[in-house]
Amino acid sequence: MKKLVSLAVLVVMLSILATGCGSSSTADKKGEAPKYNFRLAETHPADYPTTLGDKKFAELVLERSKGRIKIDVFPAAQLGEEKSVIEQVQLGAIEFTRVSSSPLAEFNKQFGVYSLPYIFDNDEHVWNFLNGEYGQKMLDNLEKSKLKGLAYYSSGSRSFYTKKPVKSVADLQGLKIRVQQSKVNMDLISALGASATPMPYGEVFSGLQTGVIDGAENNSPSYLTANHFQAVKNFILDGHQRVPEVLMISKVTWDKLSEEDRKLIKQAAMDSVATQRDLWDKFEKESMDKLKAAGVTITEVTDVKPWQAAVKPVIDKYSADYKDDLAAIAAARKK
Ligand code: GTR
Repeated sequence: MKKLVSLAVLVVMLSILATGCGSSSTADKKGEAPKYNFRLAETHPADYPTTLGDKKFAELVLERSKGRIKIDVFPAAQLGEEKSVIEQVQLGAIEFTRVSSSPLAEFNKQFGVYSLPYIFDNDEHVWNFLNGEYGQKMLDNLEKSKLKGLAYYSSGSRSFYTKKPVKSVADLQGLKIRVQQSKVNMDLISALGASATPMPYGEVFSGLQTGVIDGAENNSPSYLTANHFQAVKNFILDGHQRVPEVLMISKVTWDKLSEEDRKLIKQAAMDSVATQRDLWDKFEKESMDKLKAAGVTITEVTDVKPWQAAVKPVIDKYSADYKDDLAAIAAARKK
C-alpha cells in the first residue's frame, strides 16, 4: 500500500514537472505555433532586474507576434560567459544576448568609451546620452561587428570591494583586482596602482575565496547576487565607472527577418527598458540594504577628486581615440 501511494505521488509529480517544462505553452496558447524559437543568453540569475528586463522583452515579442516569435531567456551564464557568448552571437549560434559594454568593447572598439572612468556625472547624464541620437547611433554601429544593438539597460555605477579595507587610492596599491575582460579596464586598474587580473564573471567568487585575487569591482546588485560579498566584505563607493548594459541580436539572425519582424523586435526591446530601469532602481537600493545587513563595511567617498586625478592617465591615453564620443558625452551633460 505504502509503495502504491509513493508511486502515485511520483506519477503526479512527474506530470506536474512535464507540464511545467513542456515547450508548451505560452506560444501555443496564444495562437500559432512559433515560427522562430530563439535563445537569449544572460549572465545574471533568473530574478535579477536585468534578466527580468530580458524576460519582459521576450514576453512583448511573443505577444505582439501572436506567438510566432518565441525567445527563451537562459539566465545564470547557462550558455557561457559573456566573451564566448558574444562570439556565438556574431556567428548566429545564439540569437540574442544582454551583455555589459565592457567585454563588448573587444568586439567593437567604440563601446570602450563607456569603460573610461568618471565620464558620466550621474544616472541622468548617462540616460541623456544613451537616449540621444549619438548613443542610439552607437547601437547601429555594432552592425560592423556582426551584431545589432537593440536597447540599453541600466547598470548603475561600479565600485571596488576588497578583502582588506580600502579607504583611499593609496590602499589599492599592489592589490590583485579582477577586471572585466577589456583593455580599458586593465589600464584603469594599473593607473590606480593595483594589478589587473582579467577573468570571466563566473570565476570571480572562487577567485575571491581562494585568494587568487584580493578584490574586484562592480555595482551593488552584482556584488550581492554573485555572492562576492560573502568572500570579501569591504565596499568603497568610489563609483569609477557607469558602464551601460546592451541588449543585442545577431546580425545573422537580423538579416533573415522580415522588415516587419525587425520593427517589432526593436520596438519590444525599447519598450522593455522602462521595466528594467524601474526594477533596477529598486533593486539597487535593496541590495545596499542587504549588503549592510550582511555585515559589509561600506565606505562613502566624499571627495572623488583624488580618484579622478589617479585615473587621468587613462583618459589621456584614450582621449584621441574617443574624441567624438567623449565630446558627445560631455554635451549630454548640459541638457
Ligand atoms: C555586471 C554586468 C555583467 C558582467 C559583470 C562582470 O555588472 O551586468 O554583464 O559584465 O558585471 O563584471 O563581468
